Amino acid sequence: MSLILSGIENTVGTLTLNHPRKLNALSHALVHEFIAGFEAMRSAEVRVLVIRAQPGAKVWSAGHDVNELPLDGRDPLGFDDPLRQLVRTIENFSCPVIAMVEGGVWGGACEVVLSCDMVVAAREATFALTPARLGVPYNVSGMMTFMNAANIRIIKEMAFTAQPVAAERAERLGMVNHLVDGAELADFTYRMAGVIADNSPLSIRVMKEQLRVLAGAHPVSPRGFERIQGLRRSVYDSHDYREGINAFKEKRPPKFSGH
Ligand code: LCV
Repeated sequence: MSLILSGIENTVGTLTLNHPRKLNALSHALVHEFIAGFEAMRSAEVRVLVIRAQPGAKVWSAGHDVNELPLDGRDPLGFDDPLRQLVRTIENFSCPVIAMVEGGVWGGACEVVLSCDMVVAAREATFALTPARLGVPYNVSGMMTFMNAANIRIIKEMAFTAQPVAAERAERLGMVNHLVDGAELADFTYRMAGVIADNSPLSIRVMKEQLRVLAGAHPVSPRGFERIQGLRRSVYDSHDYREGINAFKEKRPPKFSGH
């Protein structure tokens, strides 16, 4: 069974998350197929790409597959890890990527959605940043994705509480481009995609890349970066990191000690 379904209609491509049994968790296997889908869409020279879950999904994606988070002292969100590769694939993709969202979006899947160029969400959709709930030290470029998506105070609230934010609030905050009724979601999204697809793909490609470069232009000194990496290592080497993941697997609330 394909974990990602793909289709193209009038230069608009669609990649559909198709692993409902695992709540579309971003496992290595699913991400591998997702990235292959992007490459196929690039070869087909689509002008807009929509990523979505199956119609009516209660969970758009449960985020990183927790069972694949390393417990051997390795950085769980290293540069070459699947989630990081997927986010870069979206950011570097040659045409606009629209996230069409229904259901809950969790953890790393929030970064996948927010790294897209636009987000169209159904009213009942929710977005939750979950590192604090699992004890995970999120990575620097991931935090920049979030910082580019909303005011830093909103990101701090979402990151520190790990509570889901309703799509209506996310739209008020500018994290979501459009909020539509679930029944209208696909029509609205593909109507917007069609308008974009009729415009100049070359001009749009340049503007997308300009905005990526400008949005990422945050000077971080080598010493500052190394200090953050050292802090992150102390977290993924900690008892609390292992406790957060084990508690999830054992289906019990975590007991964080601060060590
Ligand atoms: C593996 C899962 C998952 C899952 N992985 O159904 O951003 S960071 O730093 O945190 C990053 C590292 C990250 O993305 O971490 C993952 C963040 N994700 C979450 O915290 C969401 C965890 N999942 C949930 O809260 C619930 O599963 C939701 C609310 C998504 C759905 O709840 P529901 O009651 O409908 P279950 O919880 O019963 O889940 C069904 C099965 O999917 C597994 C879960 O363990 C369960 O497995 P079993 O059937 O074996 O019991 N599952 C859910 N999420 N991210 N496995």
